[in-house]
Amino acid sequence: MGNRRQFLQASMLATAGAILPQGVAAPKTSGARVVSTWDFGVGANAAAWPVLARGGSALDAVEAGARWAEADLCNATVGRCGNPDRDGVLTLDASIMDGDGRCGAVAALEDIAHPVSVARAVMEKTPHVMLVGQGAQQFAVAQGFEKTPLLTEQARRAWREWLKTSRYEPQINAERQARPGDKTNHDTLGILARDAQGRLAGACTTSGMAWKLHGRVGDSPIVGAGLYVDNEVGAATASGVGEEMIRNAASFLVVELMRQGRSPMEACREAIDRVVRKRPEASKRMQVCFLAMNKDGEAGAFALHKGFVYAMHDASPGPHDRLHDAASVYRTEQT
Ligand code: SD4
Repeated sequence: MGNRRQFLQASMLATAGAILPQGVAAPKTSGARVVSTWDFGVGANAAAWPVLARGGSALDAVEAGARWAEADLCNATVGRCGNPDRDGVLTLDASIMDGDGRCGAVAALEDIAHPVSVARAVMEKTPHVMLVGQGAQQFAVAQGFEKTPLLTEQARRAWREWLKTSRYEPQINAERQARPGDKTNHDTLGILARDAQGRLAGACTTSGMAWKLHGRVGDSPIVGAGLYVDNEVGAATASGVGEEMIRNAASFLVVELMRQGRSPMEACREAIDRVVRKRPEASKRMQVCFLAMNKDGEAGAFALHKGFVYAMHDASPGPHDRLHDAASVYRTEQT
């Protein structure tokens, strides 16, 4: 057999995840994949992929993707450009988890640019899972994170505008002017990765619902609500009105449904059905979205309302900026 044919056979086997002939190394990217919520997921995936492509861990990849969203992108729902709470204070929530059940989270963190990395430090350097508020900030500073005012002039202006009515309407996602998922409007970043060793990890980062009560914590930093990962089964993350994810332990639910044999898409759909069953009337007016990936790297998503998209990046030849539309219960656009 010629060298070229041997090589082609080896790479086909590697792609299929089969055992390679002795002496043939699997490509570093074999089976690696990353998926992220919303259209800015394309950028997050692009930041995460080089980690996976050089054979790095899923955990490092999701942290890199989340950091990109926290820093490099100015949007009203994640990181340094997020909208504040009703008192004009920007508070950030984030979590990170690997498939062995190691996890860390921060909630209501102020003036630290990379909550996801603080969450990772909580996971790796403390006996705890979650730190909140002042304590989280104190810990971050002790770990060498810089304390810096984050609220932008644009966010301050939006808050002043909001003060004129002071109405909190999570049911229509009042922080948004445009429909979810379009270019002018982004949401929480949830990112899930599988590395070439088959290990899974996920991260979730957000400034939460704009104009929330000071001290409100959403689903994103709560393991099992906004994020859950289990190497035996798969991973799930969420975006939308976080109270619904907490009420339903929703990301955990999605993973457990996959454990029972559902595909990622079916699991997300059943979790959305659960949200609707609990609060049928409210479900007509709020957005809830799930994104899941099973241990083989198959991804799926489902939302309450039309407009949820996710991005995927793997070793297949591009383009990787094509967005995948999630199916939804209601076909209405949110306004
Ligand atoms: C939260 N799930 O804090 C987050 C925010 C979000 O649409 O996704 N907003 O509830």
